[in-house]
Amino acid sequence: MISRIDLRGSAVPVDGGLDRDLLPRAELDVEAALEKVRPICEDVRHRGTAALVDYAQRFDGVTLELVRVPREALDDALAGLDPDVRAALEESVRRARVVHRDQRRSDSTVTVVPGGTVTERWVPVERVGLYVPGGRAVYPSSVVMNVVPAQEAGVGSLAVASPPQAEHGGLPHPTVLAACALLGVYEVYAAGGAQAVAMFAYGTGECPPAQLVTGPGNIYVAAAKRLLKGRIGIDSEAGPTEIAVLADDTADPVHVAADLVSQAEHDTVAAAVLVTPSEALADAVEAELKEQVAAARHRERITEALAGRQSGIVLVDSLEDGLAVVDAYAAEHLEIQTADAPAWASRVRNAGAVFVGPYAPVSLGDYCAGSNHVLPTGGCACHSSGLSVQSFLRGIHVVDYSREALADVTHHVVTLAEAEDLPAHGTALKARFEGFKESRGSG
Ligand code: HSO
Ligand code: ZN
Repeated sequence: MISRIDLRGSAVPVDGGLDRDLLPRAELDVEAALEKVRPICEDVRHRGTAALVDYAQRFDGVTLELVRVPREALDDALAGLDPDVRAALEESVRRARVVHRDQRRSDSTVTVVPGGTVTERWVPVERVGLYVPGGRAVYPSSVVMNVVPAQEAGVGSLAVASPPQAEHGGLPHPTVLAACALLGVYEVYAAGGAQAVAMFAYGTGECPPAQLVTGPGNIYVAAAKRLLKGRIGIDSEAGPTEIAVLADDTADPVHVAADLVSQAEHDTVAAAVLVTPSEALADAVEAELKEQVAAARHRERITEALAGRQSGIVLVDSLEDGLAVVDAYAAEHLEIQTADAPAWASRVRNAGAVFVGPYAPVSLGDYCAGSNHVLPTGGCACHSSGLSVQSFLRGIHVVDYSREALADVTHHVVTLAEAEDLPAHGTALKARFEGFKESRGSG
């Protein structure tokens, strides 16, 4: 059911130069989806709420008059929330707050020369739109993972969009609404897919435009983010979930299989990859997978995910080679289940998040580790980070120089400006000092 890729005996470059095509990974054709979402985004731009209402009818089968969810619906959802779910969400929020509060930055001023300072001011984005997927996925945990860092960053205006659900009277899923209310977010829209991203980008009569949109979504959400980026800031395109496990023969195959299955459960295109030098472990995990998948509620979805070309067991000669493989793969989630796991984990260069040892499964991070679960997918972990307080802040350099400090450096600026054939740049400095007006007069 899960394929094997045998890299033993082949030279695995340890400098990160491994051919990525050797590794299992899905091809997600966001480009193709662009043409589908372009007219939708244009329509929302021009017709606003009327367009959103039409798409709710067409894509979600619900009849709406307005898209904004009434306050009472949010209060009712929270009042109706199962007390155990509420307690678990509260714990998830509490832990996420501890971690994200620690990410806050304070402004810092550097004295470059006497009388010349550069201050870095951290300013939150003014208004943020958070997208929470619906459909097969009901992710109140994603509400937590988006809202908490935004709030800790000091974002003043937060709005959530989530697809309307026919079985819930055209509102987003009640657990999503309850999570919003629990976090104090009362501006929620029943809008899904590309049209929700367009709503945040352009604004509508009901929803003022936002400066940034974050949150996971399907391929159409990713395509709309790609199309509208620039008009609106985006976090990432967030593709299907991925788990990679680097394990040796000290790993428990039951744990490894359970963790692979846990992420395969998300989607038929989710990726589950085991990288190991131990053939015995590979065999044992494969046997375990058969048993665990057969007993799983979502076995069909999981089976398809594990059998897909994006999943596989990669056999390597050594853990050292395994490390090179997982670094080249740059997984959204990477588990290290080896002897001396912290030492191996400390050497990982590319991963959205690393889970160390036998008691840190990815599912813990999905809900209650305190870490964020909105992470770079599709290999983007080699250049991007997961969602954090930083995602919602902008650093602004504030430059303050005295007359003397400017005078001191003027000749260097003039020289560089001349070297770039931009003499007016130099003149802007010279104009501030004695002799400029006279020299111009004699000119
Ligand atoms: N593993 C997903 C997040 C999630 N899991 C939400 C369960 N609910 C992407 O990191
Ligand atoms: Zn998950």
